[in-house]
Amino acid sequence: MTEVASIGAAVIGTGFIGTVHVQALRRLGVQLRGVLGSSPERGAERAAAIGVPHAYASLDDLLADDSVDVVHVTSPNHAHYPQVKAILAAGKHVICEKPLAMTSAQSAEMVGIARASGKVAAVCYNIRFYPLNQQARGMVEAGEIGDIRFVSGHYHQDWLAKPTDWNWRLQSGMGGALRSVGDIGTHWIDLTSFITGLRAEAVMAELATFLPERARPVGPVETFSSAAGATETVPIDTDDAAMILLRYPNGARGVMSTSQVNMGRKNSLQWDIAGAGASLAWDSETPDHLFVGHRDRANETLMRDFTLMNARGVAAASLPPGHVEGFADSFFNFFRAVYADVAAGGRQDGSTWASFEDGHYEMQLCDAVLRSAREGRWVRLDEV
Ligand code: SOE
Repeated sequence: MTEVASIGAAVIGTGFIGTVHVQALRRLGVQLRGVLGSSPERGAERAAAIGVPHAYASLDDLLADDSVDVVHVTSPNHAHYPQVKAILAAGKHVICEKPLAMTSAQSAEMVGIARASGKVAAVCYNIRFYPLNQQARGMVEAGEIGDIRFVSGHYHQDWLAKPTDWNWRLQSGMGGALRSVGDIGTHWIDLTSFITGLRAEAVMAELATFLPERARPVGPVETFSSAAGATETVPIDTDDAAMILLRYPNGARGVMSTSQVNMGRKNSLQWDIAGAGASLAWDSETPDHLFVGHRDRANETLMRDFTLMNARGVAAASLPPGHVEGFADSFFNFFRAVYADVAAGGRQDGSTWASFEDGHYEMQLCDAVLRSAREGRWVRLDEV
């Protein structure tokens, strides 16, 4: 068994999320070999800014580095499919940002290639790795809330609420036909599927684009930041918000919304899962508290604490109780689990990180949402 500290890693993408990956890898103690930027100049500039020793000139340059075992893909969505295929063909493990691909046809192919490669292939559904989400999964598995009846919630943000807000995700050619659904809705769907163990079999969706035109800066813009300078007006064909109804095979039902235009909601993911015996709820903005709802006794709030959690919750936690684990910790906890499997030679029984199969399910769900919104009807996932 390899030591995690001897595993070599490289990160494609040097923006907001690429930097989060770099920082989590440093904390994990793997050998961070270098980054690949959107151009050699940008890569070199960002590597210097975040203290990474090397910037690769191209993907071929990165893949030729035999000291790199694992490649993280944090580039815009349209690049995932070709980059992941090249990484697996080069015999390296891959951790790809969500959504896995632009369409379910692409993700289906990626699942086949990943399986044939025998490499670890993970999708960055990091929110599973807030410890109390693992705890919730453990509670559902143990039958503590009974049969699941109703799953509800939202993922809302405000960073694209103004016509002057700009990011590559707004353009369908870069991010995919679905934006709020693909970018953040798939986090919610993945998380609730993980916790409940249920995958939706049909969806009914409506999409909304409140800002059909936006001012695009002529220069580059970082995610969650704004740019000054000259702009041009461009039409927008991706969803600012979405409303989705879900049907699960056991008879359970779900309802959720996504929005990137809800002012004041910075990064608010909430889920509420009602079982026949109890319910659970969690809010990403108070991530160390889990609501446990009862009918015949007082409700509880479980504060994250090693001594009070089940095995799944404990395995994902890093810090002592009261030392709140947040967004960056979820990446650390997630990478720790994936790299342990890389060190062990492959995905281990009981691993809970999202696989390419999970990423493909998300793409099927996105394709079904798109068709449902276009045709105004319920769409089964097996239709797409
Ligand atoms: C932007 O909406 C974004 O960075 C997403 O792309 C991430 O997946 C989410 O974790 C935070 O918001």
